[in-house]
Amino acid sequence: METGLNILKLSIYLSLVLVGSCALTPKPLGMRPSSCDQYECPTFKLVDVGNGFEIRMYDSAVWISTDSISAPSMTQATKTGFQRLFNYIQGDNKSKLKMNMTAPVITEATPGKSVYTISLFIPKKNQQNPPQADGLHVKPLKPTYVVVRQFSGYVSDDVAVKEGIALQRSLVGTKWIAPILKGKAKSETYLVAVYDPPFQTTGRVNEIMVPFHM
Ligand SMILES: *[C@@H]1O[C@H](CO)[C@@H](O)[C@H](O)[C@H]1NC(C)=O
Ligand SMILES: CC(=O)N[C@H]1CO[C@H](CO)[C@@H](O)[C@@H]1O
Repeated sequence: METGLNILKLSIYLSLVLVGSCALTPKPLGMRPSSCDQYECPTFKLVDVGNGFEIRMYDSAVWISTDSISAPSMTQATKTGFQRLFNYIQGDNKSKLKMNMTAPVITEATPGKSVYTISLFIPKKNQQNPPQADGLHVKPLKPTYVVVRQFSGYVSDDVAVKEGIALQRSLVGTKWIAPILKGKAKSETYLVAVYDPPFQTTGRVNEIMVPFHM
């Protein structure tokens, strides 16, 4: 009798746990940037999926980055930097080489500092031999781990801060908090990735990313 009751209790408990864990099974972030159908995007392996975040490992690739840009806001810096990178892929470079547009445009920011670096992924076709240009830096990056949070709409400085905080919160209590805190110890840098051009008003996808070492 006693045992039967306990088994009943146990099975109710287990079914609650199982139902509970099903309901909480995290899904991949799931907004595929429509810009990646039109423009080449950097490739990555999905390492883990959490509740509201993803861990990705980006494949090694060459990027083109601006010098650091001082600006009163992140959005202003992104505009200035993107114009420079856009000219670069349109042929304003030492080889007069035209390249295809890629996505996303990545802005690197550090809390409390008004200097930013803007970067674009170099198309696969040009990765072997990207042209140099004054004031821009060709940067080969090794495979890089990042933790990612997606959001839609237009990015503002306030939105980026808010999403950054939400990303940190989503990591609390996960196995990733320790490697991320350890791996980014040297810098507070985070990245804001914008996939869509400004004239695209709906279905916009942005990501906030924090790179870390394992
Ligand atoms: C741009 O991409 C298209 C389609 O992949 C390709 O045919 C074309 O050669 C590329 N243009 C340049 C300038 O690389
Ligand atoms: C910024 C930069 O390096 N621009 C160069 C790109 O290539 C053109 C054509 O060779 C040069 O005139 C620019 O100075």
